[in-house]
Amino acid sequence: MRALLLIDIQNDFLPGGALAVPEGDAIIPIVNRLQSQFELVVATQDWHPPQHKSFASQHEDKNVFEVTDLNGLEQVLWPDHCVQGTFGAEFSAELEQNRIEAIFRKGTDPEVDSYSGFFDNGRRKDTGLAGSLRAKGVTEVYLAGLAADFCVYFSARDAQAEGFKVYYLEDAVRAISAEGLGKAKADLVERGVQLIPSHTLLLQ
Ligand code: VGL
Ligand code: ZN
Repeated sequence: MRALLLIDIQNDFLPGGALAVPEGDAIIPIVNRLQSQFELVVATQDWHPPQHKSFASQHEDKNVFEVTDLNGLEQVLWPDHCVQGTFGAEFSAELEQNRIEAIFRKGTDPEVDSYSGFFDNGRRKDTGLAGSLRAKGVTEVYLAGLAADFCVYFSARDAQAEGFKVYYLEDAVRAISAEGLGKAKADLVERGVQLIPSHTLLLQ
């Protein structure tokens, strides 16, 4: 069985948001059209406490987008984003949500960031996503969402490592940086993830 995994389609990652992904809104009509092709649709939601240590604001003398060390892990310092309970953390109002069966929240521990929908960046805590997909009989995972070079990328890697057949929907993702996207895609191809345009699904 196939599942569509919608990664972090939240206001803060859309134009006007705190960590806006260029053209992030362009994926929403595509994702809305795709949902009916799947028996299961699940979503992830970046969900940080206000003092999350991935925020540059929590470090003295550090700038946004600077790279630092956070509890032994390399950490990009982000603008405050997706703070629990704020408008920025909400899914886009344009996103069709009625078919989303489950939402997996991540980034709740202030001491560790969590790009993947499956595990935190230190791979210490499991969100339960892999187990939930397996319990429902899912064997193939299709990924769409934001950002292509961070949360979609790391979710695709983990899905592949968890033994699913993984498809990264190239036109249903947008990246923070073009350079990061190139590296992310090359790495995914090397790991056996399939990069496909979403229209191949609409023709089936
Ligand atoms: C993300 C940076 C920080 C993402 C989340 O959803 O790609 N990126 N938090
Ligand atoms: Zn985040």
